[in-house]
Amino acid sequence: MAYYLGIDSSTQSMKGLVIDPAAGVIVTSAGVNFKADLPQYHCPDGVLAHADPLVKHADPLMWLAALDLLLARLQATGADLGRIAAIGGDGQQHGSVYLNGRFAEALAGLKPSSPLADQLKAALARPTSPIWMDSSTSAECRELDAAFGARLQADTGSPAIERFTGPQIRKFAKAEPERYAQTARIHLVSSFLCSVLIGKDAPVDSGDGAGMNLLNLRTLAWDAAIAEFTAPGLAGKLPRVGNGVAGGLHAYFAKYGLKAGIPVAVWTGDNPASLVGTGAWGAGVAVVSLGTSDTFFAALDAFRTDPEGCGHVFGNPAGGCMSLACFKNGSLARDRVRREAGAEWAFFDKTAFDLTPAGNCGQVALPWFEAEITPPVLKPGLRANFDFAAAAPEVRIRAVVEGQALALRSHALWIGTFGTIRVTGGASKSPGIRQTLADVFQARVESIAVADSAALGGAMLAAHADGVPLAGMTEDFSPVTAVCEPRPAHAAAYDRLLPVIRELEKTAPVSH
Ligand code: XUL
Repeated sequence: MAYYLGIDSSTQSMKGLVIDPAAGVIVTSAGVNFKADLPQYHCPDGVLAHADPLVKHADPLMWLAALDLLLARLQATGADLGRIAAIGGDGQQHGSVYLNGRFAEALAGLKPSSPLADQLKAALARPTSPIWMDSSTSAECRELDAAFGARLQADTGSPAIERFTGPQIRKFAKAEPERYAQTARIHLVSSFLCSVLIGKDAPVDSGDGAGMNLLNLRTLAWDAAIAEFTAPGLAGKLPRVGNGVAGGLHAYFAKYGLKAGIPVAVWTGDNPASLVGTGAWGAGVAVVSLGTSDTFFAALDAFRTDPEGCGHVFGNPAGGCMSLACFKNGSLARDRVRREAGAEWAFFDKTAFDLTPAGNCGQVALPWFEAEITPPVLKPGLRANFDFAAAAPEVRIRAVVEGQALALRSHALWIGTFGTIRVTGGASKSPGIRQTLADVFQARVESIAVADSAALGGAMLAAHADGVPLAGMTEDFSPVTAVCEPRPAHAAAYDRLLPVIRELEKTAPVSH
């Protein structure tokens, strides 16, 4: 029967997953880690080094090299890629790729004899791509606020946000007008890679497009006035908005055993793809994704915006809208605290969890080693309401894990309260972290079988575009494999800490 391939181009890696929906099995998977596999692009954590800590760019050629390597690795698993009937995928959100007038021709003429990165290098109008971790566009955000006020959030789902693509484009057009003038097309990471697969410009979907401060969610079209204010002539440089099938696979990819011409579904953002992959695309279940960024998201029953302006509304690839709260200091920050405490995660799961009481005697910390985005705080550095450096490793680790969980709960209140939360992403493997989330949210925390829910969501969207219903795939591929029940005895301790975490957010860093 038919197979479907999903590709997830995330911050630190690219992953591919092949599913067989008729048999209900995952056929094969492969991954490319930017640090280990592509060190020549100098983006070990997915970003290029920069003197300004607020500037975070990546090399878009690295994503092309990763695509070639990923497909070669999938082929090397021995799976029959010729049975793949459609491809879907997703990209880290907000990142943008700037292409010149040669892009269309270079795409159409891709030759299997040389790598994608070599063939598309000359089509870049800008050598680097700002990504979601960038916080350097505050001036542009304030300009957008002044021009559009509350309409920006009411119509695009978010107020002006530093990492969103519109403010990033405005900064580029102001700082480098010549390069901006040479830019014929601006793609998101998702639509860029989808374009490469089909050999022509692919559309942007409403899931990823809503992360740009440019898409009017009421009309599902680019907002002409906001686009023109963002940068002159911008509407003409944006791909069209669309969903369903983007086009047929370019013959270049036949060298990996894939059939040329198979449908490629319009790609989406990693969070919308994860919403599908975790089976939370219908209302009622929320998802906490613990990756490079920590995110909280859920399908929305109706269009509703965050009164505090930190959270977002995106299109739901399964129809309607989804909500999202995103925290920049996720896994990298957690891991740094663990490393500096000289501990393994197993230590937190077994020892630290028993050594320290839930609520950590009121001691909490926020590991903002990078400028945070929820809430927007530009000065990086760890915040703590106790002497963090002098505390025992188990106290430090619990303070950070609980601090992050409390921040997630506090900033997701506008989305609703949920009795069930699904967890995904690397850190969701830790039973200690899962129990902490269950106790902090006082919700049942469910793990699902597939850790890479974004790639799975991409594969499911490919199958969906080929006529396979999403519901059956959710039952087969997203079954619940473990449950952490909340312990009511700890509810009061965490309720007391909610205002404490809000106060901590306002304090100055205690270390960097
Ligand atoms: C969402 C966000 C991140 C990226 C990378 O708004 O900025 O979650 O999508 O995962």
